Amino acid sequence: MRDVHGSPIIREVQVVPVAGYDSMLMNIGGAHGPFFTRNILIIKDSAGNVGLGEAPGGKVILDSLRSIESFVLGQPIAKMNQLVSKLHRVGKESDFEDFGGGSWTFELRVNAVSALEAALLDLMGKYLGVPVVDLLGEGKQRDEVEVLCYLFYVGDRRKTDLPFTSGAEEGNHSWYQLRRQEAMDTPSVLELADAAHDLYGFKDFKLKGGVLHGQEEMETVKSLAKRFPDARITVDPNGAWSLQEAVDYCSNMRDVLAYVEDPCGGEQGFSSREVMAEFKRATGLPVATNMIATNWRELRHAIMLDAIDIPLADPHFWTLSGAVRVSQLCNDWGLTWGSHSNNHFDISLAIFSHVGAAAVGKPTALDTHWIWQDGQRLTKEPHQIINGKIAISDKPGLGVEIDEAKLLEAHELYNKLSTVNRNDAFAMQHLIPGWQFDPKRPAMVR
Ligand code: GKR
Ligand code: MG
Repeated sequence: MRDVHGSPIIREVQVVPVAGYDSMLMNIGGAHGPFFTRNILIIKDSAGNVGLGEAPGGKVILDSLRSIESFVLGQPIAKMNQLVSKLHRVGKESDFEDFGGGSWTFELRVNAVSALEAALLDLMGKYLGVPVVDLLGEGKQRDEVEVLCYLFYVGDRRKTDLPFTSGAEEGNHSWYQLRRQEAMDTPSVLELADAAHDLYGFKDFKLKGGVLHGQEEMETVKSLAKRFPDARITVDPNGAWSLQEAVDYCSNMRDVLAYVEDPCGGEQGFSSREVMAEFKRATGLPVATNMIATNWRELRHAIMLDAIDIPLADPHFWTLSGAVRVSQLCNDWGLTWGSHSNNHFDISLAIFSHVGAAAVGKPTALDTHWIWQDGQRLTKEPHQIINGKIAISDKPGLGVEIDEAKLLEAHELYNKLSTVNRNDAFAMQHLIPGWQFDPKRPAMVR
């Protein structure tokens, strides 16, 4: 059945909260727990097509996604932009209010907006017979999207009684076992890097910092640069360092670091954007962020202050079309586009890939946590990372098809969890009793 304009009608909306297994990944917020959660959106239309979206887990996003049904059922998919804007408008105020407390993970209502947009773009692409990348911005810019190797220090799961997976049955390559074992020093992070490089062929590397003393993290960064001399290397302590510390750690690293991500944040009454601008001037290093330019209003201030070079416009909180708009702006204004990520399944991997392929200019390699989840899938044939790149096929829509059995498995795992919101302090307290988050101190510096 079609509407008067000819496009199929939305017939069914399903929201499925799911969970997957994770490693004890360390960051300034603490340590990842044994499970991560996501919310999956499935929309079916009268043409028999299925549209998919994926958003971070947690109740705020789950409730927002559940509210979609009330206004999208019976609507033609051609009204895509109106439907997405409707959800966006409802969420705007509460997102702003949540923002201060939401810290850097951005599990906000806007994530539900992005999932809705992804699912509708998927349906529209299937209806028109074109991949989603062709419906974004200026259309397809490249056939393959470069992604980076996102490395973490990994806590020792055996020091906790939490049900972390041991990695024993996750795959034959050494990466699948190594990623679940402790890696709290430079040699073990290098081992992870070697294994990931061997399996996925990465060219570029990012180390999640904000865990050990900054100087120690810089030693890991230097060793990575030595091991992979042609790589673009970055470090991201999520604003853990003071301006002085950040300048001290980074000033003599211009041959080692291609750019630095959120090295410092607001201090002594100066805003994070002002402080980052000072860091940039003091070191001459390009700065990336997923913390201080996360929406249009922040981006304006960041650009006026010349505080950033690389906005990491994750489509999950910029929306897919918004992230591509950011790339157009970057291209016109001499900035570099990139994308942030959090733990995710393969529908998000497809979303990143299409947005990355539509981003104009010369993006920096995209972040993805996928390597920590690889092997757990919700779709029949997930996109793959080969030679550090993800190829975009010409399949209509997002180019992935839900695997009902895997979806059910991930939903059943979710149903077994006693808590479904991300809480890195909880796992961390199993390593350091009484541990509390401090935005100005690396997690292990207590
Ligand atoms: O997964 O621990 C993590 C990261 O720290 C993540 O939550 C951040 O949002 O990857 C992100 C980043 O680049 O800041
Ligand atoms: Mg970051």
